[in-house]
This record gives sequence, C-alpha cells and structure tokens, in this order.
Amino acid sequence: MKTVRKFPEHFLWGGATAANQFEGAYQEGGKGLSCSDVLKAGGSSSLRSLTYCMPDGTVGETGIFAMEQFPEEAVPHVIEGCYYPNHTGSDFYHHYKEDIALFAEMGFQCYRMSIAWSRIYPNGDDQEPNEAGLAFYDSVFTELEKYNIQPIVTLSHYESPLNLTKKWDSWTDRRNIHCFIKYCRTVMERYRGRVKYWLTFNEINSIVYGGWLEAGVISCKKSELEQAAYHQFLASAMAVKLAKEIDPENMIGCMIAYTPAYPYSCKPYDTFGCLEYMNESFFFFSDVMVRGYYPSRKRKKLKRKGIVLQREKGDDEILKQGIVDYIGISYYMSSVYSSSNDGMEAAQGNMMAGYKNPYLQTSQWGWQIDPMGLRVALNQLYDRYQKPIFVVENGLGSSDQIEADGTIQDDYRIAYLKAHIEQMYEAINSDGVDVMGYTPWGCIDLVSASTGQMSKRYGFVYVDRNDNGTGDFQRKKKKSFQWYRQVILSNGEIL
Ligand code: BGP
Repeated sequence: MKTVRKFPEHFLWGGATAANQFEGAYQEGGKGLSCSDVLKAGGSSSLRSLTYCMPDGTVGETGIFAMEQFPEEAVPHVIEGCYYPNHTGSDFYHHYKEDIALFAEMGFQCYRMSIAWSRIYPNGDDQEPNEAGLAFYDSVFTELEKYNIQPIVTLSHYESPLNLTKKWDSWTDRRNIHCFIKYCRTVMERYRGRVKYWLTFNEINSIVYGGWLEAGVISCKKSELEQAAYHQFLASAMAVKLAKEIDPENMIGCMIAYTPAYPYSCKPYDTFGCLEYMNESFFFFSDVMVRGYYPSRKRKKLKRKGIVLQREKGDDEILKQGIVDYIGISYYMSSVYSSSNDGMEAAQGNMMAGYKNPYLQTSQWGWQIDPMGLRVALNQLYDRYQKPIFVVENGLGSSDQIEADGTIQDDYRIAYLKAHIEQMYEAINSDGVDVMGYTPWGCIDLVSASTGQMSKRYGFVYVDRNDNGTGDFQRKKKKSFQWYRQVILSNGEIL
C-alpha cells in the first residue's frame, strides 16, 4: 500500500550489529577475550550464564543476572569443550565483504557497528595497540566507503576486556577510564575522517540490572555498580571531548535502552512510582550525559542509601565539558509499572519488562509489541532535551522458517518494522521531533545478547547457523530484504 510520506532529506537509513554478537573470530588477529566470550547460550526461557574457574581448578557457571551467586574466589574462564556462541557470532570477520555488499544492495546509507576493544587492546591495558585489529577495521571502513555507507561506531558494546575484570573488576576501578580513553584515542586518530558518528557505551543504563554484560563487572553491590556507572559517565564525557579535539566534525552520542513505562492505573501511587522508575532507569543516565551533571533527585537518593561516590577534583568539569551531540536509543517495547504486584502478571523482556499490558500483543519471546510506544519515547526524550535522537536499535526477534522453495516469508517482521516506522514518522512529522536516522537491530542474523540463541533472529538476511553451533554461515535474503530496500529507496514513502 502506498502512502505519501517523506522522511527528512538527510535521514540516515541503515542497520545495526555489534562485534561481540556478529564478528566471531574471537581469537583471530590477536584479539583478547572480552566479557562476552565467557557467556554460554541460554534458551527461550532461560538467560545466559557466565562460566568460571575456582583456584582448585574446578569450574562452574552463574546466571548473568544472578551475580550474587558468583563465588568470591572464582575467575571468569572459558571452559574447554563448552559451546560459546559469541566465539563464532555470524562470522562477519570472514564475511564482511559479502555482508557489506548486501547492505549496499538494500541501499543502506549508514551501518551501526562496534569496534571490539579487545581486538585493539587485547588485554585492555597493553602498551601498544594490536595492529592486526586496527587493520581489520580499516578493511571494513574501506569496504563501506566503496558503497558510500557511513559507519556509526559504538566504542563499547557489551565487550569489556576480560583481563581488566580479572585485574580490578573492570569499571568499578577508576584506572579503567584511562585504558578506555587510550583505546578511544587510538581508534579516533586512526579512523579520523573515515568515521564521523560515534556512540560511547551501548545501553549504559542496563547496568541497573547487573554489571556483567554492559560493563564486565562481577560485583553486584549497589555501591560498586553506582561507582562503575560514575566511571563510565566520566569516560563517556572524556571520549566526547577527545572526539571533538581529534576532529571537530565528529558527532558523538550516548546510547540508552529506552523502554517507556506506563502507569498501570490512575492511582497517584502508580503515576508517581512510574515517574520514579523512569527517572532511575532511564533519565538519570541521559540527564548526566546530555546535561552534564547528576540530577538532584539522584544525589538525594544516593545520600539516603548511604552511597558515597569516590570522586576527584575536576570531575564536575569533566562531566560538564563532555555533553553529547545526540541521543542514541534502542527501542523494542514498552512496559507497565504498578505500585502493587497484586494479581499482576510479569511481562518478559531482556531487562526492563515490568508487567503485562492487556492491550498489547507479544513477540515469540514475550516482548510486548508497541509501535506507538516509540512515538511516546521520541516525544519524551525530545521534549526533555531538544537534542537530535538516533533510533539505533529496533526490531522483532523471531524464529524464521525456510520454506520448501527456499524462501523465508517473514511478513511478521515487515509488519513490526512498518508499524514502528509509521510511528517514528508521526513523531517527526506531526510532533516535530528531530530524528537523525534508523538502524534496525541485527540487520543480518546474529547471536542474541540476552539468550545467546541464534534462533532469535532479527535480520533481513538469514544466517545458516543453529543454536547448537551447526551451520555453515551461508547468507540468504528474507522477504523483508526487498521490502526494506524499497523503504530506503522511497525514503520511507513506500512501507
Ligand atoms: C539490546 C542490545 C543488543 C541486542 C538487542 C536485542 O539490548 O543492545 O546487543 O542484542 O538488545 O536483544 P536480544 O539479543 O536479547 O534479543
């Protein structure tokens, strides 16, 4: 069906992936281990676990959101004979030319990817960068340039170097900032003029739900997680400043997992509780990186809890000087907040799911599908900050069937994306929100972050790889491939 709809002239259409879930080749080209390399696969109803080794050589595992069970003496460890899906990902490392050609065929104007820090500094704190790692991304950028595709580079997407966890529990320690900034300097100088759009920490606010995935932090003490977040804010601000010094043309943003919550009822407790939940889970993070200081409500809250952040002279200035140019968000679903859990049914989701919304359908993985929630999200953030917003993740995780004739008829994915693009358009066109672009998640199938499954697919392109590690990584276009090509070609007019 044709509708008359035109997105802004310079709107960036593309797709998104992350090195830890897509690249594979976890030990090739001198790469070191990252916090994602010790994660086993979970299943549809079980999240992933982290494997470790005890001083006596015995091994074990703990759920990534149950870090309180991680034994004190244990060290994260790759157990021989165990299957770790991120080790191979979708093998982009060996398929990047083919994959980028597929992006070009869809008409991508941009491609959101991440650089694996441990490919550049295998131990996180090495003296010299790893030339083979730098050369790999040179080749990726050369390939993108061939087709005029702008890279959007996330500096840290769930892949903090494992060695830094072993040394000082990663971001809980201030020394991590200096290692990160050294890495930022290396890649920003090396790729000056080739990469203009940067993002600092992927879904920085997911640290609220546990420090492993986002920050490689073992500790689950609230005070240490607050400290780790503080160090990441400083690092983000320093990266922003550095990016501008290295190239004033650079545009650098933050990235928040944004799942707007609706109060379950009109009870004032539900409304205020919902506001507090939004403040703590989302706005605290965006406030610090967009406004450059801790909001007063957060300072009060830390005080009430007796948490004293370790700060140094000059930190306030660092935060102030490092405010971002734009806000990146991932949006998959909305949630429901209720002040009482009486008779409420919990919803599923990777982290911020809340309660079931009776007005919404859910995905196969139980995530609540809410296209209008994206319009809500864009309005809330734009009203609050008046900064451009980049929708750098959105999509439907679903299992796909290969038909007898070899096709993949993913109409459900088309319906999901179409409905979200329509709402994004309303936010731009009717509400005046400044949206820079749209990069649907997992544009080529990749490993799920929360479950480690391959069968939870998001792509326009199918990858022959199964949950048990079989498959030859062959790529195959789905029905949505031609559909998205048309969307981009018509600049959103034909959905
Ligand atoms: C976001 C992450 C991505 C991605 C996506 C989908 O939270 O930034 O890395 O994986 O969610 O989630 P999942 O893979 O768990 O389905």
